[in-house]
Amino acid sequence: MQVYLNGKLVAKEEAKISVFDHGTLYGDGVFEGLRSYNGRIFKLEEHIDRLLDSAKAIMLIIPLSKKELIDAVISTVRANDIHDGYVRLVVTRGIGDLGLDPRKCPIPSVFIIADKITLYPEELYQNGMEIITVPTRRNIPEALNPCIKSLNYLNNIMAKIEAIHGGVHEALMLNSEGYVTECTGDNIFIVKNGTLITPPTWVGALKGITRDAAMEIARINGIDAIEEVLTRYDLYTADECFLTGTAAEIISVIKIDSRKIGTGKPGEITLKIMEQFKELTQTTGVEVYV
Ligand code: PXG
Repeated sequence: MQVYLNGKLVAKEEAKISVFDHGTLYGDGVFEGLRSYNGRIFKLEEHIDRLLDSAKAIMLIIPLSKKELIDAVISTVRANDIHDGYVRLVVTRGIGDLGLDPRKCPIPSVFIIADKITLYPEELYQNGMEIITVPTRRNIPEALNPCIKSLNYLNNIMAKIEAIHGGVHEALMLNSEGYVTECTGDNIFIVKNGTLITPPTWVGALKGITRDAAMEIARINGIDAIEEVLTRYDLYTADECFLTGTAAEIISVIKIDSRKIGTGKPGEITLKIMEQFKELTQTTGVEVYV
């Protein structure tokens, strides 16, 4: 495996980050998780734009232009001959000293890993998954805005641990007021009376790229797709529910906090969006091998 590290492709064994890097010392950095399908990188420009926005929000100046970042991702995928895989693009504040001051970190570190991906078990894609609400709340936007895809994922990791201890794969996270935000690495949607609804990002959710794609697919099919504040009651009484994310893609949720959702099977609109999303991933995206 070849890893992109600060402008060079190096062997996996050589791809090392300093213990003085503020990414490791403080989680000071931003990242993106992308996918390639059928030799194309899905929504590459959208991911780079979000990375640039995350970096801007934390005042991290990435030493590469948008075009250079795009080229670096493509080169890394090509160097590893990945046709269907996962790409992790990370920019940290860089090497500094043992203090928070980012002025001590003159050069950000940039690395890109292109690898295979492990999914939830196939059975869950067929039959839907169960999730539970966990005690850990999503970060409040006033502290660390969940729109920033930062290297601080402890909030989500604690929620994930709570889900696993609860015997399920995924956690529903609420904001400090108790409204539904998202899961640990996925956005959440419900279908109610034929309308697709997801919480607005200001509630405390990432502006997911798969989320945008799901809403676009819905609208193309004449299904209303709206952003609305949701409570757990809205989820329990929904006709359908599903999660979206680059890693998870689109997966149906059939049980939440022991309540069966809809019929207890993946819903009609969910299945339609899943199918068309699959089609989109296979036929669009930036071609790597041209
Ligand atoms: N919410 C959060 C908190 C995320 O981290 C999403 C929603 C979905 O966004 P996209 O743009 O991917 O549709 C994410 C991103 C993993 C993993 O390995 C998943 C994400 C990030 C990091 C790791 O499961 N999902």
